[in-house]
Order: sequence, then C-alpha cells, then structure tokens
Amino acid sequence: MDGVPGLTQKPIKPGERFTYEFTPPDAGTFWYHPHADSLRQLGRGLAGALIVEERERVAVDRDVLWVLTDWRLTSDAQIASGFGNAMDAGMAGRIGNTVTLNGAISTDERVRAGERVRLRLVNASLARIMALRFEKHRPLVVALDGQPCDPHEPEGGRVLLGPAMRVDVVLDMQGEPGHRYRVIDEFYEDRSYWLTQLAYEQTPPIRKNPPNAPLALPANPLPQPDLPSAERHELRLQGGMMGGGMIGGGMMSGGMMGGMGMSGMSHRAVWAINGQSMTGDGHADMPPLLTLRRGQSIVLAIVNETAWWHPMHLHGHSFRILKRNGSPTRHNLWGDTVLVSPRETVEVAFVADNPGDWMIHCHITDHQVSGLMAVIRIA
Ligand SMILES: [Cu+2]
Repeated sequence: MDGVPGLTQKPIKPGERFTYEFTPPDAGTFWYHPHADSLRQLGRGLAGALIVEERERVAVDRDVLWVLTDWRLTSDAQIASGFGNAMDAGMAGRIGNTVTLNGAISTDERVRAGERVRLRLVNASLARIMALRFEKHRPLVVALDGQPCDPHEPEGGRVLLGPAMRVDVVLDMQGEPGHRYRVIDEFYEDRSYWLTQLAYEQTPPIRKNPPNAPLALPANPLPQPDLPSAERHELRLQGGMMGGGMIGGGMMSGGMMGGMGMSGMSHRAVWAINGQSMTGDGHADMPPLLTLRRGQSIVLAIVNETAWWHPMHLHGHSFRILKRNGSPTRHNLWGDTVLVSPRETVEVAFVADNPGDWMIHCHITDHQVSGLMAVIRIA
C-alpha cells in the first residue's frame, strides 16, 4: 500500500475507487499523496496526514498536527502555472511564496501556559525545506518520520524538515500568558519569514514547571539491521545545475531520457542515480537499480555529488540513519526520508524485509520527475 502506479499498483482513474486496506505496524506521524502526475497533483494540494496512535497513552496535554504546505501563488491568489519548468527542475525545485498551516495562512496558534504539547510537523511541500525556530521555546524532537528517537534538542535549536519529512516535537509552553512568540522558518538565507505565532491565552499557567513524565515514545517493532553481515551499496546522486557533472547528451545510460511519464507530461532528465535517470512517474519496464535478497541487512551510502539538497525517500521501509560524512549520528534516529546536504554522504541501514519493487527518490518533486528516482527490488 506504499505503492507507485505502473510499478506496484494501478493508478485510480477518474470516477474509479480503490480501498486501501492494511494493518499499520508502526505508530507515528505519516502522510499520503499521489504518485501519478506527482508534480501537479501534489503541487495542487492532494495530500493528507495519517496518524497512527500508540497503544499506550502518551503523557502530553494535547496532540497537535501542523501540516505545512508551500504554494506558488499568483498575485490574485491562484496556483501559478509553469509546473515542471527547466529552472525548477535543475535547481531547488518549485519553491513557492506562501506557506500554509493545515491549509490556511496562520498568524496565531492558541496555546495555554504550562501545557505540554506533542506537535506533529509534516512538510507536505513540493520543494521547500524548512528550519523552524520557536522563539523563546525549546522543542525536543521525539520522532522522525513516525519513528521514535531518543528525545533531543535539534542542532542549533532549529527543527529541520525537508519535503515529505515528519518531525514530532514535545513543546513545554513556558511562555507568559497573553504573550505571542513567533515560529520562524529560516532555512533559506535572507528569505526567513514567520510561519505563525504561539499565542498564549490570558489564563494562568496550568502548572508551574514542566511535568516529570518521560518524553520517549514507546518503540515500534522495527527490525534492527545486522551491520557486520550487511550488504553495502552506494547510490550516487548526480546532475543538476551548477554542480559540475551536468548530465545529458549521451552521458547517461539506461535510456528513458525525456520519456513520457504516465501523465503525458514530459520531463527531461537532469538528474541521475548511479548514471541512470528514471523520469516522470517512473517506468515499470526500467530495470531495478538494486535487487536485494529478502531478509538481508543493507547499508546504503547515499553520496550527494551535486550542489543541491535532496530529501531522499525510500518506499516500503524505515531505515536507521547511521552516519553523516563518516561520523556516527546520535539519538538513535530512524526515518523513511533523509535530508542530504550538498556534497554530503549519508549512510542508512535497513532490513530488506518487505518483498516487492520499491521506489527510492528525492522528494523534491521536480528532482524526482527529472531523474532522481530508482527502483529497489526485494525478491
Ligand atoms: Cu533532490
């Protein structure tokens, strides 16, 4: 049920219906969106959050969801045309000019002094990466992409969220009643803006000090990869503008260049993984980049040879985030999307326990449809 049309399931045609039936193995914050004509359908807002609750009650006063979506709007507030243009494809993707919180522009999110909130952040944008700073507050990250981690303060106090990423944070509302505190997104230099404000009610604090209850979420039943016996593979991300290594014009193997996707929208290949470019919505007839044996532990080294950020998403699995540029990560991090900075190498590990054909792709949708996508087969 984490499929891709033409690969693992048929697209749902206009007027048709399809019932998704599955038992979610893991509690956490997830989301869903189409993988057909992805750029326009997701870019026009066809996405939603999927929350799987823990069996045990989590000790917070409120559970709050913020689905954050970036839009490129015209001056009369219509969705701008020009999806899939070459500039967006080869650079940072279709970054917009308006960010909504649960579908609307927000100036105030009401909170109560003293309360402990679990805030589920979902970045449902096509391309915008976010780095959220909570003025005078100290968010603690407790889960990434639905998977619990050791509670920790994010680096620099900023919650980093690439497209498709989810971060659960715990926020103790230790501000003053009646005051407002900005939530600022400062990922892109010189283009910071405030997303909303934590707007405190006038009422006195419901408690003086943060509660003592443990912050760690109950574990999910994830299979631990066996690192000594793990099979190692490298995925080299290539292409884009300004990166050196521009692709195109016969350098790439694998064919399908500029092929028509299922949508009929043509996307030129400007990115590649290990020299292969899968474009559009993917191609059922393109051979898998990797074929893995079911049950095998896998280490994937994702090597970003480009000058751009890439949130790399694997379908059908969650992986452990092991290393960044050779240094072990802390806080026991798992995810299904890992944000890889320019020239960075990130190592992830997982057990290939879910048989089938699974996409791995950049979740900056312009990058995905113009070549930064591949199939991993688990047989
Ligand atoms: Cu990308």
